[in-house]
Amino acid sequence: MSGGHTRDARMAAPDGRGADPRRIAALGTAVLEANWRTTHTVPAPGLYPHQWSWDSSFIAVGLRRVSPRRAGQEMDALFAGQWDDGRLPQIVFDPHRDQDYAPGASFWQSTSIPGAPRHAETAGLVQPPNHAWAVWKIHQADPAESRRRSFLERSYPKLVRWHGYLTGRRDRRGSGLACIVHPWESGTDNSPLWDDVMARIPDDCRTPLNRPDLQHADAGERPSQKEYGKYFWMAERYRDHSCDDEDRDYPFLMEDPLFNTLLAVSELALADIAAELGLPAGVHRERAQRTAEALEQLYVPELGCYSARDAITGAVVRKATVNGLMPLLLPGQAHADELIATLNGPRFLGGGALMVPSYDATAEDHNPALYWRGPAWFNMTWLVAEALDRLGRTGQADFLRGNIGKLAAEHDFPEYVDPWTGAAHGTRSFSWTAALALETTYQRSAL
Ligand code: 2M8
Repeated sequence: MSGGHTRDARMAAPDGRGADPRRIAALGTAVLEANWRTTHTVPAPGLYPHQWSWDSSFIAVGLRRVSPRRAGQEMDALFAGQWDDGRLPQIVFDPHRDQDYAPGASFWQSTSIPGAPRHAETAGLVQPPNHAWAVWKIHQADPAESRRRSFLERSYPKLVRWHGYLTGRRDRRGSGLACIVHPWESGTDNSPLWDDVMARIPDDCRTPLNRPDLQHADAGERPSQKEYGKYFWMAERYRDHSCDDEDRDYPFLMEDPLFNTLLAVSELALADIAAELGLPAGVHRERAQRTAEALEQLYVPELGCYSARDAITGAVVRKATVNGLMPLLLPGQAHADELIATLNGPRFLGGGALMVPSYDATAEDHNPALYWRGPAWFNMTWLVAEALDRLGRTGQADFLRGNIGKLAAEHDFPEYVDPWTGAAHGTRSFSWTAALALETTYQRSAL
C-alpha cells in the first residue's frame, strides 16, 4: 500500500457500488476536476505535479465526455510547449512546483536550449505520440464547438510537425521506426524491455539524486535508486548535447512497438483530421501504412507478439510485454490471431486476470506490484479493449472496460493494480485512471 495519499468518503466501496455507472462517472469527474490547474490536468496532485504529454491525451479522451472544451484546452496547453523541431515535450513544468518533482525545470533549463520555447519550461525528452488520436476524438465529441474554436485547424499543423520530428530525426536507424532515447520516453519506464540496455548505462550521474516521488509511493513500487542514477545519467547526457539527436555515441536508442503503434494510429487520425479540413489525407494513410509495415521487423514468432529492438546492436528483446500486444490496434494486422492467442494465454489474461498485466505473468521476474514490471495499467487495458472492439471481440472488450471502471472507482482511481486481485498500487486519484474510467463508462452505458 502506498503512503502519502489520503482516503475520504469518496473512496473504497466495499458494498460493490463501484460498478454503478453514474457513481463511476461522478467520482471520475471529481478526480479530474480536483486535478485541473487553470490550463491542464496534473497526472496526480502529489507524485506528478506538472503536465505530462501522453497523460494529457488519455485525460482528454475521458474529459471530452464531460467537457469537450476543457479537453481541447488540455491539448492547447501541451502544444504551447512544442519545440521548433516539432517535438512535444514529455513534461511542461509548473514553475511553482520545481522542488516537488525530479528532474524538474531547474535540471533541464530548457529555455537556454536552442529551439526550445522561450515562454514555457519543458523537459527535452518526449513521450508516446497518442495526441492526434486524442485531438480527433475531442473533435468528434462536439464537432460544432470544435469548429467554432477552429480546434482542428490550429492543432493539425502542430501534429504534423510533431510526427515529422519522430519520423525524421528520431528514425535514427533508417528503419522506418522512431527511436526512443530514454526509458521515460516509452511511458513504460522500468519495463523489462530496457533491462539489457540499462545494464550498459553508467549510474554515476552528476546531479544529486533527489527522490520526491518516494514521498507519494512506496519505494517497492517505484524504480530503484540505481535505476534513477542511470535515468539521470542519460537525461544529463541528452540535455548536455542540446537534445539535438546528433550525439553519435549516445547509448540508449530503442525501437518500441507501443510507441510506433501509437504513431501509426495517430497518423491515421491525422488522415481523418485532414479529410475533415478538406486537405489531402492520402499522405497520412501512406505514412501510417509505412510505419505499420516497419513494425513487422519487431515481430517475434516464438513469443507470439512484438518486442523492442536495440537500434545500436540490432538485437530484438526476447520478452513478452503489453507493449508488444499493441500492434493489435492497427487495421489489417497480419498477426492478429497470434496476438489474440498470446493475450488470452498464460502470459497475460489466461490465468483469470481482471486487467492486462504489463509484463509476462509466466516470467520469473514478474512482479504484480512493481510499476511497469507486472501490474495492470488502466491506459494499457483500455488500449487493448479498443483493439478487441475494432476486431469485433466486443464481449471481451466489454469485460475489460467494465473492470476498468469498477476497479478504478473501488480503489480511489489508483495508478496501477494487481492484475488478478485488483489490489491498488502506486499513487491514487490518478488522472488517466479517472479519465478512462469515465470513457469506458460512457462506452458501456447511455448516461
Ligand atoms: C511515469 O513516468 C514518470 C516519468 O515520466 C515518473 O515515473 O516519474 C510513467 O508511468 C509515465 O508513463 C507517465 O506518463 C508519468 C506521469 O503519469 O509517470
